[in-house]
Amino acid sequence: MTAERSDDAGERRQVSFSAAEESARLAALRSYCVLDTGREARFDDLTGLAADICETPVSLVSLVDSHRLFFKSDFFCGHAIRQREVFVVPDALEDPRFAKHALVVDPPRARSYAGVPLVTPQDHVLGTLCVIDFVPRKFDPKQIGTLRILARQVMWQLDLNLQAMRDPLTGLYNRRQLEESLHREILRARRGGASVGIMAIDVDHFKQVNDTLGHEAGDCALQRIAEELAGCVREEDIACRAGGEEFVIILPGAGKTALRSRAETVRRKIEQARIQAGDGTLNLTVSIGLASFPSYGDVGESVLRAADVALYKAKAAGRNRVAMCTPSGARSTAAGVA
Ligand code: GH3
Ligand code: MG
Ligand code: MG
Repeated sequence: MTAERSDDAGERRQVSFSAAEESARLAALRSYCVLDTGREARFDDLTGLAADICETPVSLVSLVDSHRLFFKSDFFCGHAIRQREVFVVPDALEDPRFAKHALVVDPPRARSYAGVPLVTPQDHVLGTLCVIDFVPRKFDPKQIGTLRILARQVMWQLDLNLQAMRDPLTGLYNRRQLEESLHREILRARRGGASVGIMAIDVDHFKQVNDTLGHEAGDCALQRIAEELAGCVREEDIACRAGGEEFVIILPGAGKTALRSRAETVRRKIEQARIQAGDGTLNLTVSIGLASFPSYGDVGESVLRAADVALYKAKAAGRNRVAMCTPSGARSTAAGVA
């Protein structure tokens, strides 16, 4: 993949962009969980200010995903994220890169553009804060300077989102995000007639780790287990710390067979890992309870409860094993809770 870049002297040169870099960038973008979310006033305030200051009819936060039509990488924002610097197009019709682009020639007939990349602390570019006009125009240095400041504010808001979603010890999604993600995935699955698998994972005899090695070593072991779990998930899966030494993985689209085999992989991986805790390493195991939407519940709460019932079954059967919820199990918990 290559991209053009204008340097200060206005001279254009080619910049290489590897597939690995793009895939790391997309992973960073997805970790912020802002794709497919609704409008938010705090971002509207910042884009509103950008439009006022640059005197343009359009301003937006564009997050450049791999497959979205409007921001496909051959258009303005794709160039802005590759050059990692402010990207300005005073007149798209005069620029051979964009003059024949459908969005320039046909409605909305975008004619001029200024975009500032949104760069994460890890140096991934998620997208841009940009302004667009339907007439050719120049942007003065003061306007560009303010656009840069507003882009930093957008990035801070995105980082605040991220911190509110993550468990500080392990970096996995927290309980609140688990509930929100499960709700969202079930709504999506219901629309598409798909399933959502849930793994409820609990570390076996974890209290002994604290009792013998101390709480700090226990924390360290939890971090290592979380890393192992994060290494087992696919891009679309959502790994969460539900609380204490309990974890949940949401697997959108996973039916019973896939769920069971993925859970067995997770169980084996933890069993085989040398878990660092304090000065030494230990062997730990996990028990895993499985349930899925729609078989074992029609809302997130009931599927989670069904997975917990299965987890108790796995514990009772001797630990270090995987158990699937049975319909009677799901019913008995529901009755127990009621
Ligand atoms: P079981 O196989 O039945 O799950 O046994 P267990 O010892 O894992 O279960 P129990 O629920 O009795 O103990 C869980 C322990 O996890 C107790 C608590 O001290 C420990 N724990 C929970 N949260 C944390 C944490 O954030 N850090 C540390 N170090 N320990 C934690
Ligand atoms: Mg527990
Ligand atoms: Mg436990």
